[in-house]
Amino acid sequence: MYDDTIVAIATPPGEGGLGVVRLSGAQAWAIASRFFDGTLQNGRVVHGYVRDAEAGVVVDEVLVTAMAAPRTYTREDVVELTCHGSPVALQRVVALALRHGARMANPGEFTLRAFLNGRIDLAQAEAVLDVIQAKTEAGLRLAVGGLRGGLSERVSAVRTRLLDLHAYFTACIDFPEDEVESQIEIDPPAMLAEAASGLKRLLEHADAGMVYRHGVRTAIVGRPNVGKSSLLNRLLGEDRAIVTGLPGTTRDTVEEVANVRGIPFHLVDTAGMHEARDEVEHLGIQRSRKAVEQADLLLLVVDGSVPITEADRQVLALADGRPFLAVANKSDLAPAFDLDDVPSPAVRVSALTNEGLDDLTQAMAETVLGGGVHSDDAMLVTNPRHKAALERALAHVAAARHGLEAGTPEDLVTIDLAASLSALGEITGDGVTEELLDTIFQRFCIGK
Ligand SMILES: Nc1nc2c(ncn2[C@@H]2O[C@H](COP(=O)(O)OP(=O)(O)OP(=O)(O)O)[C@@H](O)[C@H]2O)c(=O)[nH]1
Ligand SMILES: [Mg+2]
Repeated sequence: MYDDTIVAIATPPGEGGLGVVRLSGAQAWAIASRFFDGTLQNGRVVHGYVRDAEAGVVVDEVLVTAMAAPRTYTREDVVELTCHGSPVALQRVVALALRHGARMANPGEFTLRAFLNGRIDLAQAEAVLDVIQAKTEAGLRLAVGGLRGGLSERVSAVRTRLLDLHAYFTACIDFPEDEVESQIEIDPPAMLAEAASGLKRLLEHADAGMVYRHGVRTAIVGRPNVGKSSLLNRLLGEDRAIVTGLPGTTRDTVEEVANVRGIPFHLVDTAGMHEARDEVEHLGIQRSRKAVEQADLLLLVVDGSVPITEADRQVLALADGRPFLAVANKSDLAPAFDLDDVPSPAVRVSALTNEGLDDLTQAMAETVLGGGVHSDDAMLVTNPRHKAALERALAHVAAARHGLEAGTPEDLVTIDLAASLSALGEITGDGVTEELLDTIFQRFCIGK
């Protein structure tokens, strides 16, 4: 498919114990041999030196692993040079590879080649990125499931069924006079019902899967001094934001990711909502409002030890139909109101003593997962693009079912089947457009 050889640094930027330069392509071995003084052997690690002959210097002492196609990451010839983790040395090794005929890899191009050369399907290629970017162990487990082909397997099962049906209908259209014989038992209504339930099962857990994969943007809002920053620090397990007894301590938003029950919550601590006294506060409160707008979940914090004020009411009204949790803080002090007096769901906590923190994290997880049990093998969809494609596929399957029931001609039902198949193809990568591949792989880093 490709006739050029690509090169990139595969390890993160900066200094490290080791750094890896990777080459892939038909010329990978030949190019590496031009500046590495050892003899490459398939599947062996060889010790030697990288030499810049033109400059007459030794660049680094390295270990080189050469792997022959097709049993490699990309299914092409691959060479990995494990150098010292010096950005300067790594750059020079890349420069040598470029000088000797390699081309700089585009973001995600190694994985793109693995896909285009048929080693993995598109959903697995995207799972590579999920693995790299996983924020919690739960997220990592789901991503590795995707890498192993969990989603691909289920989607392919549905696809096969629809393909069989599509072939059968097409044959019926082409040979209307004949009795169409099929190798497999064809029961169109049953096959469509099965396809629909397969897709529904995947979609049922998609939102939970995406929560684990992408996290939840959570704004912590309330009037000054109710303990928003204290709560942020508690959820993070570290003193990230400044806490004082003075109202108006937090003047800018403070953002940090907290691992709460395996879910990455992108917490945004905000400036207390009140009448601004100066320009800085005014801007800070504007940012608070923006954080509220952008949040998937709102933690509406009130001080549980004093009666609810008008300012609290305004804060509690911010949810306006969106997912929220009312948090009555300072439960170490005598309560000044009943929890029933604030909108539900509500929890009582003390950011000072940690009391009720378990209830809070439990409620946060429940609110974003929407109840229900989501096992790892059920949460196969973690990507909004996949979810959208499955929804489209399901809609066309439903249309095909209605069509069959209503006695619609077969050629029209086939149109829905084809549309459904193409939506599923966007997940597995069967018949995807170059444009879609570009948008997907642009999100990768170079070297992956
Ligand atoms: N007793 C008690 N005091 C608390 C609790 N949580 C916070 N405080 C105190 O309340 C005061 C304000 O806490 P912050 O966390 O700075 O409050 P904030 O909502 O971030 O305030 P602003 O940034 O000014 O909007 C500090 O003196 C905290 O020590 C709690 O659970 N119990
Ligand atoms: Mg604060």
